Amino acid sequence: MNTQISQELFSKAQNFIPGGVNSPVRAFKAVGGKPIFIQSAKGAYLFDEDGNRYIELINSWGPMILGHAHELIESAIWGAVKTSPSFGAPTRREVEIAELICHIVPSIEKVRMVNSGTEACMSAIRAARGYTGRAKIIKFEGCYHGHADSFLIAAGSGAITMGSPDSPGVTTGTALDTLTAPYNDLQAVQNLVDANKNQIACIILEPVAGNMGLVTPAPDFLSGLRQLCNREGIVLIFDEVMTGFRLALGGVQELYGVTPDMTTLGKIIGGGMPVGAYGGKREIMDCISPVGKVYQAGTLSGNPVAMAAGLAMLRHLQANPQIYKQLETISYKITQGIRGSIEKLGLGYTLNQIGSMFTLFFTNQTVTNFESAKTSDTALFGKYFQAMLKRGVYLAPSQFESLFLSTALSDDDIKQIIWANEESLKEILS
Ligand code: KE4
Repeated sequence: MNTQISQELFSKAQNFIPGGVNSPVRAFKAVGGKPIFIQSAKGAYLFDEDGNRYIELINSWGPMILGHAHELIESAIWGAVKTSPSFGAPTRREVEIAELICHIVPSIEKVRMVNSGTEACMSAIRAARGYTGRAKIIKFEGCYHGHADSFLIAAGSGAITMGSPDSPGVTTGTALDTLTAPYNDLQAVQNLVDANKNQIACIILEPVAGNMGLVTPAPDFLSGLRQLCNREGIVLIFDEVMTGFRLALGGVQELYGVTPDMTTLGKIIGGGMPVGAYGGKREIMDCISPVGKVYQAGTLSGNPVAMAAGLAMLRHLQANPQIYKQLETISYKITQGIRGSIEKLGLGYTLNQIGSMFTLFFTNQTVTNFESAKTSDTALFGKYFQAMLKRGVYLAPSQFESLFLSTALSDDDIKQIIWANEESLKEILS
């Protein structure tokens, strides 16, 4: 596969951009080789600078649930861009998308738009701290809530991929206010709460975790956290940046029937444009400036182009609930095909899947938290990644990420993915 132009671009990029990329996981450090540079995308396909086509299983890390360059989203963006991309003043679309999110996600009584998932999560914990007057937060090992200082402790996603779950540059003072527990370990959370009585402002988690690879909550884990937070006056924050509008229209909280006090959103709600949002109970959100004293702001928050793209996306998902069944069917076909090959080749690898998200872990252990995820053979995953890429299938370049499917995948694409998987497994194990 010729990747000459990508390689030239990558070597030039490294002169001007740290690591040649604007987000670390894109550098392919965890899987070897050099990153490919994407020139365009349409539907289920990516096209790189050298003209190679790939079936896309990341979809910009979640946003492209309808596939790339969907005409509905594109026309909404063009329509908004024509009347100036930004005013820095209130607009009709911001009211419409806020009303729509509050309608679709009942636990969100008020919502504030921001420009990334990181901004959403950092603002949510600031609101929780302002509302409770408490300083400490609890997060889970392997969960990723963006790159704000408070979250770069035992962080997942790119942080673990780069081998820096605890990042330099985060002060001891900040780190002291972030307590961590193993995912799915309710007793560990109770122990932290007992040892830090009345000091914990919030518990933030991915209610279905995608940033250590895909890990689903154990039965009663989410409801157990809910009850604990009720008892202790702790704000329960569901980080649904990945799962919101993906695993169900109303996200994991709809799927599992557990209601958080706050929710953070991103990715799909921007339809590919930079958007994040945080929202929740009225009495918490009314602590936020200008109505309350907790300050949070943003020049491009709620900008017309991003709101137009997000509105088009959310309205389409709301009007076409069958999309979730379609994604479930696509995901079932792909994962059953992969499972069939694993069985045929006598491999005991673990595949975790829920809705249109899944991860193939190169370990025989069941994967229920960060520790078990880390038993995966990441070197072997790297070889698998490259073997799949060579066969025209574009995966997340890290064992510790989830894949995200789109409705644009055809039966032929599914057949190619299953074929590529079996051939790649045979190749790396030969
Ligand atoms: P952003 O700041 O990257 O928009 O969102 C941060 C974030 C917050 N919460 C969850 C659950 C997330 O998954 C993310 C970001 N996801 C990663 C993918 N694992 C983004 C990819 C990247 O870092 O380049």
